[in-house]
Amino acid sequence: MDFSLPQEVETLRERVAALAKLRLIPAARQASEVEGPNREIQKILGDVTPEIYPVSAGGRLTHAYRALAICVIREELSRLCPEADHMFAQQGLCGSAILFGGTDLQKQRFVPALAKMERLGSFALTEEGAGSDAGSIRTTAALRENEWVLNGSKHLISHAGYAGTYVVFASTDLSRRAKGVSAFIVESDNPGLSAQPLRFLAPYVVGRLKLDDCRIPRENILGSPGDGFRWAMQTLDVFRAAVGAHSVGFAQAALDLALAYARVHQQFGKPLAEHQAIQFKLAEMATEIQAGRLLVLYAAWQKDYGLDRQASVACAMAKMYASEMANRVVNHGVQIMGGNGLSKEFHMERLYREVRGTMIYEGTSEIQRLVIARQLVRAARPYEGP
Ligand code: COS
Repeated sequence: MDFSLPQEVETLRERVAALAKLRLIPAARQASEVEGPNREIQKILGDVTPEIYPVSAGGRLTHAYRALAICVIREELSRLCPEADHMFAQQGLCGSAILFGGTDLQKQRFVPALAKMERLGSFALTEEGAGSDAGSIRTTAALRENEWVLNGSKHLISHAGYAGTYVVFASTDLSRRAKGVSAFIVESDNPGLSAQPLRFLAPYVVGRLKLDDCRIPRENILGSPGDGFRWAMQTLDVFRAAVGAHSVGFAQAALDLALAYARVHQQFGKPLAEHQAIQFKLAEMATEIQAGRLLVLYAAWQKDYGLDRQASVACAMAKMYASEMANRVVNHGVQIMGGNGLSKEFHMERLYREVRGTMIYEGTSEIQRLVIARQLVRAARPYEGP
């Protein structure tokens, strides 16, 4: 039993933290008023993103810990620079779907630009009427001669209108629901693709995508018609664990800030940190963060070892627990800081706004419970107790 990270991953964690402190945080500060993705952060992230793609697809990944690396990077980025984490996550979702479902040729053609952050990526699954029920998407793809023609619209899509490469899920057979879902690579210069921005609680690029007789080459399908749902779910497994890591990063930032604040600010003649009511909160926060982190690392480990069915459940548990935990922890953080916790002068206010989404994106808490419970029931063994 060894609770330390593999050396390669620990080194990566340290490198990401240093990069965030030295370059990403200043880049995020400078561009906070700019509309659209922060291009400076995009450029700087080009130092990190190759670490999660194999050399054959233009990356630098040479060890077996891809999911673990994604989770460790996301925890550090979320702790220090949420803007960078958001960009890293979208890039990862898009690139991972191509890694899971693409041919060698597709990987060589599309992944290097994503790995090096030369093009932004986007993962377009959700629709107005198909969020949790992803198998019921209504966007269609029909083969006409040598082209797929996509029609429909996608909702709540990160990087919509700014990505260079989109992985778009569309049905090639509506009557087969999940088994009719297929995945396609669509490039941004396609005249059949347009985007409309949406405004959100968190300051990120999210929008609607419209596919209007959007014609793409026949070879831009990932795998075969009907394979798309599998690629979506496999990608989401990894990125559910990664949302867990992102939540742990938020929660750790909240604890670090609450602790620093409580050591300095006084009430009733002594620092907040010396009041037992505050100490109990701090102790609960630290313990819950550690529990969430261990669930995340365990899920990533299972994914890296290819234990797919088990890994889906571990990823769902990590996402569900860590996101709900982070909401409790940030809530405690606000309470410790009182009115200042809600002031824009402190990072806690931003954490409070942003942490809410963790229980929704990449599958709501309810969907994670469904994934866990289905497998529990499926694999239940006879009761052996007294
Ligand atoms: N890995 C690989 N394959 C998977 C899988 C996984 N994690 N989960 C499901 N599949 C496969 C199933 O094995 C099944 O194929 P077979 O019938 O050949 O076995 C197929 O996909 C359909 O699965 P299922 O019957 O479980 O589909 P449901 O329509 O019941 O949907 C849920 C399952 C609800 C789990 C799915 O729709 C979901 O995850 N919804 C949330 C979507 C989401 O997270 N959206 C976030 C936005 S994207 S950023």
